[in-house]
Amino acid sequence: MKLRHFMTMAAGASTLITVLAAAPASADDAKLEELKAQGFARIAIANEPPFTAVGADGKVSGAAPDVAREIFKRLGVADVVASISEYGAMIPGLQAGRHDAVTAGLFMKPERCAAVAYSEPVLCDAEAMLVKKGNPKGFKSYADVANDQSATIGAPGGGTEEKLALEAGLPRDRVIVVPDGQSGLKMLQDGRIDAYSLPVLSINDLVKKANDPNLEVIAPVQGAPVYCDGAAFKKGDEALRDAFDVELAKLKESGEFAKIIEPYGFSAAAAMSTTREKLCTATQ
Ligand code: 6CS
Repeated sequence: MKLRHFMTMAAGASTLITVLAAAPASADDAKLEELKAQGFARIAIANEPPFTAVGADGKVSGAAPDVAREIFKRLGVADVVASISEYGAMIPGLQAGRHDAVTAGLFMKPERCAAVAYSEPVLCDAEAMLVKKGNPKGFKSYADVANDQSATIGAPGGGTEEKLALEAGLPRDRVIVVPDGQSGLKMLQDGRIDAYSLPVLSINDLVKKANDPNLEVIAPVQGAPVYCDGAAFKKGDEALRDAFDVELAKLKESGEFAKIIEPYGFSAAAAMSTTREKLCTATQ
């Protein structure tokens, strides 16, 4: 929207000149105008179904990119172009201008809320652990893994599960950074880690595709909160974030939000039952 200013200038003693000037796009609108002209928004994803996925044909899907694509389209940005990133690199990449938004299931937590401009909530999920059938070490929580001095757990680098495991008391050398779901699955199957932790829907997707009877899912991980993500924007791009939120609210209101995310297993009600404000100030 272009703000127009009527500037009234007195010119000379008697002449009043009214100049209609189309104000340049304010700094706030500039980013959205840039993306509209660019024809796409560059989004960071992790390729962790059902949050985000890249098919063999390169097609980007998953609940987060599908919501983002629909909203950007409504904002006049024709498409999204995704690049795969480790969770721990997403915020630095956004801050460095490599991405226009992170739409990857990057859970809202106070320290992240301080670093980026989150939209309102989109995808919520609890945490899970993948273990060998029968759960031989009896894990129910990250503390259980910490208390077993020989146990190791795999988790995404810079991800929430890595942080939860470290906060539960596991030493750094027993928290193994795993680049992606397939690697985590293989490491568990090969006995190189005793547990692999991702959100529940991500672990369930892995198990469904693995078709391996020797696996068991521990969900939810006791003591771990339910998290929700939002689309993350660079600090300074709050006007773009606000425009995104306006369209997100319309999607939620119309029922189209549920139609996009619920086939992936996510709950629209869960996202609509909370707010960025609550999630960014949560103590855990
Ligand atoms: O936000 C995070 O850190 C976590 N989010 C997802 C969707 N998967 C793992 C990651 O650690």
